[in-house]
Amino acid sequence: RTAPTQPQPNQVCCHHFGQCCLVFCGVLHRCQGYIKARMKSEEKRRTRFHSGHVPFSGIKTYVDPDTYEDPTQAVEEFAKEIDPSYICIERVIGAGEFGEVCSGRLRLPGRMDIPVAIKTLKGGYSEQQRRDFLREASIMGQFNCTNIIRLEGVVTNSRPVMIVVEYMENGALDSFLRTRDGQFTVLQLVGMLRGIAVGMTYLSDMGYVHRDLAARNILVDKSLVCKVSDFGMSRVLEEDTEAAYTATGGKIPIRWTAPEAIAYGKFSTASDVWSYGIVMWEVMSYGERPYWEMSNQDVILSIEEGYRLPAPMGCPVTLHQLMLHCWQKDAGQRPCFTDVLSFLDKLIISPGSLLTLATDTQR
Ligand code: ACK
Repeated sequence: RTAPTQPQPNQVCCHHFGQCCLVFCGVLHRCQGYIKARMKSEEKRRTRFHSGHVPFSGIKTYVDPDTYEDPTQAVEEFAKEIDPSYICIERVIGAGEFGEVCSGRLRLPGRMDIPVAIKTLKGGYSEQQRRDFLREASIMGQFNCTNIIRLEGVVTNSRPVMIVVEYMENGALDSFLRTRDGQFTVLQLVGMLRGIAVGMTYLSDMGYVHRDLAARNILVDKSLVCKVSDFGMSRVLEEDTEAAYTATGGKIPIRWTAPEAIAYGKFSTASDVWSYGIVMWEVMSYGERPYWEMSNQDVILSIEEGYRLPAPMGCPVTLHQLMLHCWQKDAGQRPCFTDVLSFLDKLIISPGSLLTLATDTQR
């Protein structure tokens, strides 16, 4: 820059004042730019993975572990490291893509021991598999709700790598209902649905989109409390045997997924609400397969043509109406989880509203 010409004494002030003003305005402008950029990036960070969800101020929002440069940092931040000597593995209860799922007990010093489920990462894994495995823990560790599976902690400093969660005596909801066909009252079934709606309301308030809400991903405890589980989106969909590849290359559980999510990957809380409607149908039909043996392609075409699942046998008409509401083509017309929850609460408070069955009205 060229130096300013020597000013006259009475001009000094003015000149300097002008310069100061310019510098100040420049700094102010840059500051505002900086603040705006910060706000923008914060906004981006919050919404990038939330499919347009605008979180309420003051309410904790979900942080996607993928936004961490080093994903192990996310695990450290959101999951407690457990000393493996506190874990007592008792038996194998299932198999996941990454290794066995076991039941056992967690004996933390100075605390009563509690039953837990332990997911293990089998040996010979790649660094990517380890990250994918632990990703679920860093998501689950951010939630604190009675209707979301509780993370007790992780073992990452020794082998095998483990994720320890609360134990759910009755296992997955779909198989549980299939083995107990017709054994519950409508009110008990609505109680289960209410629990799932509480969990989903919590997740949507946190800005988390589940993408794979289905009865197989709900666990049931000994008191019939239902809890949402299986977090991790892409990994979960890889593992989900129901997930099929779409024309656009995504892996999606077609029967549970909203049409806009299948067609152009628009996953949102509203698409979770569609899946919730399918879970309602699964629960009211005691674990029947949605759309029975129809092929995925036929399901997509039928939905496009306006076909919707009919009410299961013995299903109150009000519940089927709620399902149909969740399955509106226009995502904006679907209820939000708070609406679903208050609707179910009203039914529970006045159970007389559950007496008219959908089959009665058809007749
Ligand atoms: O239907 P299930 O008994 O419930 O079979 C599957 C199996 O492990 C493989 O995922 C069961 N499972 C998973 N997490 C838990 C848990 N927290 N408590 C009890 N069982 C669980 C699931």
